[in-house]
Amino acid sequence: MFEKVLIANRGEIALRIHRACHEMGIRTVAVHSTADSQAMNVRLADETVCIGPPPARASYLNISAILSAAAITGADAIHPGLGFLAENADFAEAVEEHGFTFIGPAPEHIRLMGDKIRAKAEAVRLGLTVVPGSPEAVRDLGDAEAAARAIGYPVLLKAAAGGGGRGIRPARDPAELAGMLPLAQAEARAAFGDDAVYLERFLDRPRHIEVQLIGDGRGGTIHLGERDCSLQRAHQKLLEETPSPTLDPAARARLLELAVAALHRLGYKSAGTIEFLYEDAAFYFIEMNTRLQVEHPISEMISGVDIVKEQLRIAAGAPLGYRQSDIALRGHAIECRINAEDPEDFRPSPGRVSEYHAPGGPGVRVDSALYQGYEVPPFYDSLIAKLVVHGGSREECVMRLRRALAEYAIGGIATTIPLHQRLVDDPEFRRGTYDIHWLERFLARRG
Ligand code: MV4
Repeated sequence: MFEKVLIANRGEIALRIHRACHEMGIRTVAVHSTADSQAMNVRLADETVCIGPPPARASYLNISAILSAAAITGADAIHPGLGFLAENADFAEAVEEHGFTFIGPAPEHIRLMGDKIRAKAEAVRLGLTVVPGSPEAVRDLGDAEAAARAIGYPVLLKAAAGGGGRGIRPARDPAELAGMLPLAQAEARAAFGDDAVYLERFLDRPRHIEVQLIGDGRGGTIHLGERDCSLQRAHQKLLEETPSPTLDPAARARLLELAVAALHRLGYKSAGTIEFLYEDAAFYFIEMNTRLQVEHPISEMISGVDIVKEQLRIAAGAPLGYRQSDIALRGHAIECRINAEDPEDFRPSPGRVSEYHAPGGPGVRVDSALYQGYEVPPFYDSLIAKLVVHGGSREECVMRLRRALAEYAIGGIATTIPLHQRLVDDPEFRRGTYDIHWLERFLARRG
């Protein structure tokens, strides 16, 4: 096993990885920007290296600074966390070329799944159904119109190098398509340095359901159930739950079996997630995420598997510590993402945390790097805490979540806790009947 791991990330996820390392007797190196020198993950790390000024370009995305920090501290391996460099295949390669272990999948798999057109072709090869669409990038309007006619309107234009909702645009008819195509291509070029866009049939009211998977690259493959991530606003997830309240046991079994078989055939190593849209009892592959995800704790809560420890073990060359038959998925888990934002208009609310009291008690887990007196910097993502709750049933889980939200006290900054309180009291949320558009309507009701 590794003796020292460098954690190339910040905030709650850096702390999460630090915790797994320390429970395994692994020392940690925190790299941080000048804005994060007082962060909890930095305070708890065994060694720290300041890698640059606040802008991520100059610090958390600064590959040479991170590799230098690994060299001077004598780290064995680098965990990229999520966001930043986690799905950068060039970074994964550079880490290995410099003699460190990359704690994550093979660079070829990161690269393959980063190209959303190649990823869909691969998904078909792996036995998954994809949303009907153009099999390749559409180069010009002639291409796009022919593809849209074959697929049927409405269609979505998506950036091949995009993902997670960035760079998608709808077109309801040929006129809209003609207007959208150049915009989508220009946007894709500006955002990703690649103007390749492809077309998909625009599904009307799907749910977003993803499967948590782990492979060891040597034949061991498990799933930890699915997660329903349909409650999103502007492609930011607010609340995730497992199991999905919409799936019956037969549909769930079919989904999980398909996803595990696909990962197995891919020969994938490390934790990964396959995302599906679910509509009219069909699952359509849309993307695969080759990283640890923000919402991984709910899968840990129902399975008892520590996903980060498995990533560490597998990267060190060990086989998976579990067979599927060792894992029982128990009860229900929900995660609320708590952001330093105004709960009405979502404006960021950085600043000093004047008061901090986290909830506890049975079935409650808080992943957060906050503490009283901490200054939330204005430079990064506004996620400051994940409240994760487990119960024997969805009903118990929701009641536990209500009482945990009521216990949570964060002073000095605005947070989205009041929004979550409103959400968990909503009758439709209670019934679990929402699709991906439901949250926007919920927010408009009182917004
Ligand atoms: C779609 C779709 C409808 N049809 N693709 C947005 C995030 C990205 N991962 C995929 N997204 C979507 N792709 C087809 N063919 C609708 C969305 C979508 C969405 C997906 C999941 C959760 C929230 C969403 C909100 C708007 C659109």
